Formats: sequence, C-alpha cells, structure tokens
Amino acid sequence: MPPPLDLTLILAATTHTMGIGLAGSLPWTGLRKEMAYFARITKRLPPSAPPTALNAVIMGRKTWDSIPARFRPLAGRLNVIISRGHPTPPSPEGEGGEVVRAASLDDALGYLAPLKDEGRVGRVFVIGGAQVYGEAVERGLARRILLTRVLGAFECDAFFGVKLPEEGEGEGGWRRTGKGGLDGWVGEEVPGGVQEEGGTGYVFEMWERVD
Ligand code: FOL
Repeated sequence: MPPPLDLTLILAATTHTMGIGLAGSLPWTGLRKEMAYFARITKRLPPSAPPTALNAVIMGRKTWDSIPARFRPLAGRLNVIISRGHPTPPSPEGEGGEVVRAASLDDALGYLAPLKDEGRVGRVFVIGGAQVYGEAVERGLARRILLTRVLGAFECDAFFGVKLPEEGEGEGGWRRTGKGGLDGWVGEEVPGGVQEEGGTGYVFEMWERVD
C-alpha cells in the first residue's frame, strides 16, 4: 500500500494569539523574505519525487481570494481550491490545468491521492485559512506544521485554532522539531533564531505530530 497522503500545514502566525489574517489579507506587510521562504518551500519537491512532479497547495476560497492576482495561481504548484457548492468530482480549470476546484477537503484529497501514487504530485501543503487548517488538524490529517512565529502585536481577525506549546514538548500531541529536522525536511539550511525584516521579528519552526 502506498504511504498515506500526509499533509503539511504552512503558516505564519503571531505569537500567543496565533493571528494569521486581517480583513481578508495578511496582518502584516513587508515580510518579503518570509514570503520567499513560503514560495521556495512549497515549490521544492521531496527527494523521492520525479523531477516532473509538482507539489500541491490546498487552500480555502478566501485564501485564494487573498493572494494578489498577479501571483495567482501560485506558480510551479498545483493549486487546489476548496469552495463549498462546487460540484463533485474536483475539476481542473484554466489553461495550464494547475488550478483545481474541490467541494471539500475530502474531495481535494481524493483527487490528489492517485496523482501522488502516480508520481505526478510530490508534497501536499495546506496553506490556509483557519477553517481548512482546523479541519486538517482535527481530523488527524496533518503530520507536520511549518510555522513562522511572528513576534509582533498585529491586529488580527483570523486565528490558527490549534494549540501548540510555546516551549519544549508535550501538549496536544505536537512536538517542535530541532533545527536539523527542519533543514533536512525542507531541503535547505533555514536560518535559526530571530529573523528581522522591517522592524518585525520572526522565527522559522517545524512541529511534528507525536504518534
Ligand atoms: N506561510 C508562511 N510561512 N507565510 C505566509 O505568508 C503564508 N501565507 C499564506 C499561507 N501560508 C503562509 C496565505 N497567504 C501569497 C500571498 C498570500 C498567501 C500565500 C501566498 C503569494 O503571493 N505567494 C507568492 C509569493 C509572491 C512573492 O514572492 O512575493 C508565491 O509564489 O508563493
């Protein structure tokens, strides 16, 4: 049997309150290197995937709307948009076929699983928003969280609902991976400690489900 389709959540969130959005957009501006990290990591194929494969990014409809039109669909990735009311089964749209609409997370995963088995899809990321992150975690579909902790008190109206401990391990079945684990999984040396951009600090973290 092929390995299960395990999901990686990727997000940037404020410390403590885990704010991820404001008014349909990101709560901050100007974290350009952080955004570049997101783009690089979501594009990079796992060592096991054929070079012709693409990673998939699953997102809710509001997250799709939040991406600036010029960056949509996210290049070099299979964009899967969950929008309720969309007919089942999921259907590709657009010229390149790099955009797929699905009515639910289950439909999205059902669409992706065979593509992964065929070596056409590499990694599968969930890129938001709160609702899709929450469902992926609650249903035990997420194995890994690539979290960028943003060290600032930004106003937010959308929050990551999963409780991760601030330090060390335990709690909620999630454990922070050491730097070697993060570097090894993402396939590059990720700078450790507090990064600074335009007066805002942030830290790249990886969390893995303990099971
Ligand atoms: N994860 C992390 N770590 N940071 C984020 O900002 C983030 N944002 C989302 C999901 N996970 C994240 C959702 N929001 C783009 C815009 C908003 C967005 C996700 C992606 C976007 O335009 N991405 C382009 C990069 C463009 C650039 O280089 O500025 C891409 O190609 O990925």
